[in-house]
Amino acid sequence: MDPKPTPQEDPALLAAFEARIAAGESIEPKDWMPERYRRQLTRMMSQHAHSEVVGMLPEGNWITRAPSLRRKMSLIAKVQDEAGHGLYIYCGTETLGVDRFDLYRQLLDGTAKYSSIFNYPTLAWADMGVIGWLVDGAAIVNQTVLAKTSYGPYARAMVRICKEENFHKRQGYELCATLAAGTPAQRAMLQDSVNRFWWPALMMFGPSDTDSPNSAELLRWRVKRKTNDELRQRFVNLTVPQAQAIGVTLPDPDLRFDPETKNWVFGAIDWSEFYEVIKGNGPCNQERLAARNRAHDEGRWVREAATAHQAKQAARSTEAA
Ligand code: FAQ
Repeated sequence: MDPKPTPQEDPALLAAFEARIAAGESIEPKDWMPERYRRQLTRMMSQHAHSEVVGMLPEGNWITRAPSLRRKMSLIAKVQDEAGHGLYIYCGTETLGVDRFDLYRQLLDGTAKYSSIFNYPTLAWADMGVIGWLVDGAAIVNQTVLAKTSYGPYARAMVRICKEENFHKRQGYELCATLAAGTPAQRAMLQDSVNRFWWPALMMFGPSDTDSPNSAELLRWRVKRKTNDELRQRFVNLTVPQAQAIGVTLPDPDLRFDPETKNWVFGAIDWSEFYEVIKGNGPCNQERLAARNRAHDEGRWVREAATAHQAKQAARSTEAA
């Protein structure tokens, strides 16, 4: 967490802020907010932006190998959308008074977190469908609720992003449905992909409520509107019928419907795997960071050229004035 001590807040300002939150008001960039609220949002939004940017890598890996022009076009468009979401959320973090390059540097030097899911490899074409279906599907469940978060710029970003994520999910599910209705080899490829991505997708929602250090504060300030476990359960309830509809088995022998709660009860999540991945020891953590650093280094000339161009334009307009 943030190493800097949190300053003592003015109790009257804090009480007024909490009353606004309780009344369901939206907090805007120029409004007073406790330093801790600002830091929590910066942490969460920057991790989210980094996830979008790193999230381009597993799918980008398959653009040259898409099996048809149509599939290639939609995959390129999806990856491009993810870049856009990243930029959009970095813009949102800047409304909190931080510089996006400082945040991006934390990603490059490995001190910032990004979603655990993007540290798993994409081994087969079916992974492109399964990422759309399960990973975007999980992201939508989380982000639909974040669209009602108390911080205005983040909430508005989520409304827009969710629209695109919905489209991503649909194209992913359509790809899965096509493979499910295909040859035995295609069906086997799909099933193998679901077996690999199911549990990591459940981990996207974060640790169980009892082990989530940030949840209580974020819920109190209505940054989060539902707990990690509530959202995970909603995702499972939505996804099980979708798997059944295309004849895919979810890799959980304990999965069963509870008629009383109307929930699909699922088996135990391997939290040791989750913590290893977020500590940097997942299957692809090093590869992902190396790829982002390489892209940053190779893009240096573009940044330098843009800065030189900007300086030249500024000099011209000073001359003309
Ligand atoms: N991966 O106390 P909590 C996408 C960390 S969507 C890595 O429960 P919190 C779209 C957490 O940061 C994916 N780290 O934390 C796409 C904290 O560490 P810290 C991104 C995780 O914040 C689709 C610690 O564990 N979406 O990319 C994860 O209350 C397809 C304790 O956890 C968002 O970021 C994890 N899965 O709840 C792109 C949504 N879970 O910072 C391409 C916004 C937890 O104290 C292709 N974020 N941690 O050192 C959130 O909703 C929340 O931050 C949670 C975590 C729910 C992720």
